[in-house]
Amino acid sequence: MTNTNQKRTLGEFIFDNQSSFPYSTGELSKLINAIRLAAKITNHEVNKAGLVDILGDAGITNVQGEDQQKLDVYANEKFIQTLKQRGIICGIASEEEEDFIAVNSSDGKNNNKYVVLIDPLDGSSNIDVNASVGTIFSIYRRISPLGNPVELKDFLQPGKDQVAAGYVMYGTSTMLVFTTGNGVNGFTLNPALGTFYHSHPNMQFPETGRIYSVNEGNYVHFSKGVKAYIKYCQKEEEDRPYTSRYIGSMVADFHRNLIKGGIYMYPRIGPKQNGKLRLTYECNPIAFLTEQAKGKATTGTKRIMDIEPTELHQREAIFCGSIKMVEKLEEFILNED
Ligand code: P6P
Repeated sequence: MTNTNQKRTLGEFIFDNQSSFPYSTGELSKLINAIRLAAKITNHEVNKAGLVDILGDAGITNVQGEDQQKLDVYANEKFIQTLKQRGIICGIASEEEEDFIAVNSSDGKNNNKYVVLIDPLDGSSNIDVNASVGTIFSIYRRISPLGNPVELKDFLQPGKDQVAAGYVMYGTSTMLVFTTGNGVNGFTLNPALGTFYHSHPNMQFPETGRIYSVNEGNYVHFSKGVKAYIKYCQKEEEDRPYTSRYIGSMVADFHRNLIKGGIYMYPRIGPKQNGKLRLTYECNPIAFLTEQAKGKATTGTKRIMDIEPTELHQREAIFCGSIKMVEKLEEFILNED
């Protein structure tokens, strides 16, 4: 077990890499420090959820019409609160908020440059069964003029324009994994010290893998190409059948596949729906991390990060992970009769 004292802390990493962040002058530090603080606060509550009456529904539903678990509400409030206080963002969008939240700078001049989009507690249906859950975040520079109020178009930029993205995973240990466009790095929280250590430098997807992650309960609704790929994964061949692993929490499934190799799939479910996951604060940040980790993230026919969003909460199909596995999936979709 490596002595955590030999590892750089998150603070040291940010300091050492500030110059590589294209929009420097300490803004990266403030952005990531806000995420770090909110992650620690949320982690504290998630870790004791079993003990304190914070489980179960808050008796309200979110904009998605889903029962809002109390921890969803808590995490949403904490991330919004800590992000607002740093004086560098002009707006926040969240899965738990119908519209974006404008953050006016203290001088009232709206000169703050960044917008943040978050899924404050993805996979929250796993909370009361003690499975891993996660926070996902995506950061852009505003495109509306400095000094003016933030606008919806600031939040509807294509994923390729993200300046940073990442997730916090509240699992057997708490990890912060993020990119600012220079690779992917993972930090593990030492709860005794409240310090994140650089435990996973330069994280990269293995080129291929043997794990496929999909809710096979939806099999009947998948397209012919997706069905054919799942049968390919299950076929008795020299390198198969693959292993099926699906936690029901994208951050947890993604993180395992990033380390071991694999593909995560949330396809369209029938001709009407675009899949379940939200493009702006789930698919895009995960796609940015995927590509920075030398993997591939697609709708099956299009690069996720090329999509021009039209709505804050729009859904999109997503297939992401080891590049060879995603390319094989795309082959089945391309050739479906
Ligand atoms: P299903 C959690 O609600 C989530 O958004 C992802 O984290 C997860 O991978 C997926 O939905 C699970 O959805 O329909 O398989 O239960």
